[in-house]
Amino acid sequence: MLDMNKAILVGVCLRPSEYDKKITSLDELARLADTAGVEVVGKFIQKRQKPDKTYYIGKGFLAEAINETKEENPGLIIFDNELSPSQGRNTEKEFELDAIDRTEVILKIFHDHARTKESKLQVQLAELQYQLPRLKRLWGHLDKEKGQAAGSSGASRGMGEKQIEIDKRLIRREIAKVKAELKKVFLHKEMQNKQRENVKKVCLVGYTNAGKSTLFNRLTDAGVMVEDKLFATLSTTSRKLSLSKGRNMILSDTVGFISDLPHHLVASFRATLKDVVDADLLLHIVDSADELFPSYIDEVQKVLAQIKAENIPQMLILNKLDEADRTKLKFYMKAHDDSISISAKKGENIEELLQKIDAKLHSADKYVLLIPHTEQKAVNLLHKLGQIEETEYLEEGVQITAVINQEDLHEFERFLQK
Ligand SMILES: Nc1nc2c(ncn2[C@@H]2O[C@H](COP(=O)(O)OP(=O)(O)OP(=O)(O)O)[C@@H](O)[C@H]2O)c(=O)[nH]1
Ligand SMILES: [Mg+2]
Repeated sequence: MLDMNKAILVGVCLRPSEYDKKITSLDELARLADTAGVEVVGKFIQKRQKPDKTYYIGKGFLAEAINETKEENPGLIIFDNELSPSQGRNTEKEFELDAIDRTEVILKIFHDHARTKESKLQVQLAELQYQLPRLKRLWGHLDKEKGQAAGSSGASRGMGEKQIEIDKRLIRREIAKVKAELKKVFLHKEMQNKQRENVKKVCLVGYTNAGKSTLFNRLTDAGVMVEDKLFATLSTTSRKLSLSKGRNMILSDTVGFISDLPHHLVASFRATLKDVVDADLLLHIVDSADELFPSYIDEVQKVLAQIKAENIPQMLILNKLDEADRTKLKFYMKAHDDSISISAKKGENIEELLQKIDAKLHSADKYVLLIPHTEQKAVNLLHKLGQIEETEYLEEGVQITAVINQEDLHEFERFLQK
């Protein structure tokens, strides 16, 4: 009897130089499988120049991998890449095991962890979008049983294909419904944001399991769930927090990122990720106890670029200092100005962190600007955003000495006097 709770993991290494990366990626897939409740009984990487068209991985290699683990009777093969619908189908037909890919494992975890209405809707949307091109795999057997040729139209069409048409229509209708619901969530957030316009918005971002929720709980009394699990958090929680001199900020904790996040999943989570996109400052939390942390930083930057949040000011927070290699950490921090190391769990360096956030949000300096007479708009804006100390009318324009906040400086960059 095949055991559907046991899996073998397979991946392809296309460049010899990327072999180590592939091993790490498969280890991560094993953690994902574990979080999804599946036991991993074998991991296999095939070196080849390009993916196999039919199975993604060589047929012989797959057969060998299955043979090696046959005593455990795994019922699942999990591919560490996105599998095309036909590759999944072919593998299942040839080896009589269920074939799934990395995306499906992530979707399963998201499904199990979704608690709020917002995250449930978003997971539903992602699942529907994933299913749509894969219906053939579910209904293909109907055509096979009837022995009919697929691809023709009208009366001679296979049963399976008709069923696919009906299901596609149903799924599309469902997608439209969920999207409309999510639009409401999105608009509600937009309204809330407008009301909070003059309070600074700060959002925690980072790789999954980096310690975002732990830090959030330490800074607020929100009591967000913390777990040594991937994707423990799937929706956003926000709290008001006071900084020095009666200043406030709104801090948000949100969903974590992972390498190779499927595009449609990111798109489905638009409502939750809105809190990231709208932030004035991102606190990028890193698990610095993981020796591969620099590569996770890169992965997070990639997702931030994907959602167009790459230009929001960032502070790098190297968490889990209590378990990190401090020498390596120091070395890294020297090269990265805006970084700080903390332990959210043990409460190390938290005061310093808050001071740094405050300074970053509200830092201001004095500048001398020369604004041409034709740029009255910029003068008006400066009066609105900065504190004017001195104004002098010159032939080339108005020379103004003003105190300007760091985050507004980009508006006036071109008028700055050396
Ligand atoms: N040693 C140590 N462990 C920490 C620290 N901060 C968080 N952790 C642990 O890291 C694990 C993940 O913490 P979370 O706060 O849930 O991480 P997250 O970034 O919110 O994760 P997701 O919501 O799953 O993306 C938990 O087991 C925490 O106890 C720290 O400073 N030191
Ligand atoms: Mg969390």
